Amino acid sequence: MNISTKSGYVSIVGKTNAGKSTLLNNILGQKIAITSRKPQTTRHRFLGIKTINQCQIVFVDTPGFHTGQKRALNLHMNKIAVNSMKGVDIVLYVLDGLKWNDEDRAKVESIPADTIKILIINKIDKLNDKNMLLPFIEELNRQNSFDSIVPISALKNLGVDDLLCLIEENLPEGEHLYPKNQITNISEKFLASEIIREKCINRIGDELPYRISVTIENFNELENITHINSVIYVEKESQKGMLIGQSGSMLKSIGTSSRKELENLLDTKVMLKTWVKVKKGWSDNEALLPSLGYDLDK
Ligand SMILES: Nc1nc2c(ncn2[C@@H]2O[C@H](COP(=O)(O)OP(=O)(O)OP(=O)(O)O)[C@@H](O)[C@H]2O)c(=O)[nH]1
Ligand SMILES: [Mg+2]
Repeated sequence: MNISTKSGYVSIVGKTNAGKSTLLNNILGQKIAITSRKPQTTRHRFLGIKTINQCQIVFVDTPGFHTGQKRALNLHMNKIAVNSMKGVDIVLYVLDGLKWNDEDRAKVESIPADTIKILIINKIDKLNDKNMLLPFIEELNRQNSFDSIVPISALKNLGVDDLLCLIEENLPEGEHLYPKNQITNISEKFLASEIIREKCINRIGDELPYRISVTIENFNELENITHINSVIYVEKESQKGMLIGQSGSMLKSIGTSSRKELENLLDTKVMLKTWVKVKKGWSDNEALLPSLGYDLDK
């Protein structure tokens, strides 16, 4: 019997901090994207692949839209997000609760007409007044042309299964694009750099996360242990001091918690060495971005 297969690309876009990466991790049942309560966490576009029987959904996680910052890195991140809405089968436009404004409307209007548009109202677990939800959905339906509007909580796993069914229904017929066991296109080396960046973001003040970039200089898998050497780049000497902390305490804490998560993830012992270096003004220097892993062609 010839059972037809379905497959397609589904971009997860929206303002920064809406919960896009949390949603992707929840759907995959595995952490491939770092998340944080601070905005602008995701800086790259990458894939999370979910194969359910005959259906293969290729999700695209993207940096969140943000305005007011004009550094080269911010411009690059916004460009990735805009481009990620093109050439896909479905766009999931994710909102942080009931926060919707003209910027969102403009972004949604720029999605190509032949793309299925699903609006996701995320974080419904923390809505103060649940009675606001229905009128909000009705109003958005009146003003826009969404194919569907779906309230969910990515964190508490509410409504996510229904969302997956809806995506499956809307996916075109087609051959699977990736092997059925593949869940992402990112390397363990890249994920290691992201995990270290996440541990930095969680431990430092509100400004420093945007001045940090992590690279992996060596990733050597031996039989019983993986050796990883990483460099955390900052923009100024004073930031280097903050990241290292008193008697190295901050860097030690970042290193220990990164190592533990990496050991879990890679299922092996990890020897992690971390250095902090200054690359003056890297986040606003287009020429330096590629050397830190930002692919400006995207
Ligand atoms: N209460 C609640 N918090 C959520 C939910 N989904 C995500 N969050 C939180 O929202 C914050 C941002 O989540 P992320 O997944 O990093 O958001 P993002 O849209 O990927 O952010 P960027 O990568 O910066 O664009 C984190 O603190 C998450 O734990 C949800 O359904 N409910
Ligand atoms: Mg994200």
